[in-house]
Amino acid sequence: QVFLREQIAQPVLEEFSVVYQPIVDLGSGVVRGVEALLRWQHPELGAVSPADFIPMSEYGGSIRVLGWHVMTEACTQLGRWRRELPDHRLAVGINVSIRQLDEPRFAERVLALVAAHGIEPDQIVLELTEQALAVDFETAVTVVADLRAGGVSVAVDDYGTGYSSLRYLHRFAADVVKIDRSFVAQLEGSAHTEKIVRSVVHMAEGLDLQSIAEGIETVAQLELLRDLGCELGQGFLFSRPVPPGEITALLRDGH
Ligand code: G
Ligand code: G
Ligand code: MN
Ligand code: NA
Repeated sequence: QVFLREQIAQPVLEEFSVVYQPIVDLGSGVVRGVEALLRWQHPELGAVSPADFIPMSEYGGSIRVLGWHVMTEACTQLGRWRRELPDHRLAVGINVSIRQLDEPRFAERVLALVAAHGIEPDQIVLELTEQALAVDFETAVTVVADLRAGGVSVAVDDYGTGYSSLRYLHRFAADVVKIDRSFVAQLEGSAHTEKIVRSVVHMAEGLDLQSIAEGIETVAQLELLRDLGCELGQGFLFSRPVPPGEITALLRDGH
């Protein structure tokens, strides 16, 4: 743990890569977007899970460097997909930690990066967790307003695991709600979970938010979510997070 903490304090960017998990239209099966997820291949430790190193890098401060690495990679890749797959207009979800939001001129820098890569701001969906939003709500409100004014979309990630305050949805006017995978995992056989998910989907609809269900692993979950009116989803049933070339191949095959 100590070794890991030392290593993540000064990240060697070449050891990090970004994989992408498809986000699928639950009605048609068409891929509408992807979520970018960071991976770390350490020369001695091997693959280190982001569940371990992200919290450490948030604590130590290197999340800012890593965050810009992911953001730059994802924008570069979107530019490539735009040239390689002109018929598809993918959106990319990028996870953003609260420690990134309070960087000076964060929104401005994101918009500059988008412009530099010749992609549209509405192809970027920044994913913020409820927990992150709770840390410094006023900063988050300001930065989210600047991002959305520039055309970048914002998602509330892991919805339902934090305070689930309507205040977030009210003051952010977010664009997307991502229903946490713990709810999806309990859907089958629980009428209660089903009611909760149905309520979230209806609330999202009423607020003109897209809903994305996370962690779909079975056909039964897919069918339930589709029947509840959930528009989009992601999970191992469709695909694990994969390198960008596999996304290109998948889309070329007509998905
Ligand atoms: O993909 P995976 O299960 O390995 O991710 C575990 C956790 O790490 C998830 O909560 C995910 O949101 C987070 N995570 C993955 N990539 C990034 C990233 O680029 N930035 C941030 N802040 N979190 C990430
Ligand atoms: O916190 P966030 O939602 O960003 O985390 C995404 C994480 O969920 C990633 O680590 C990803 O690998 C993982 N994940 C994606 N699909 C599934 C799934 O179907 N089941 C499970 N258990 N995890 C998943
Ligand atoms: Mn996410
Ligand atoms: Na999530």
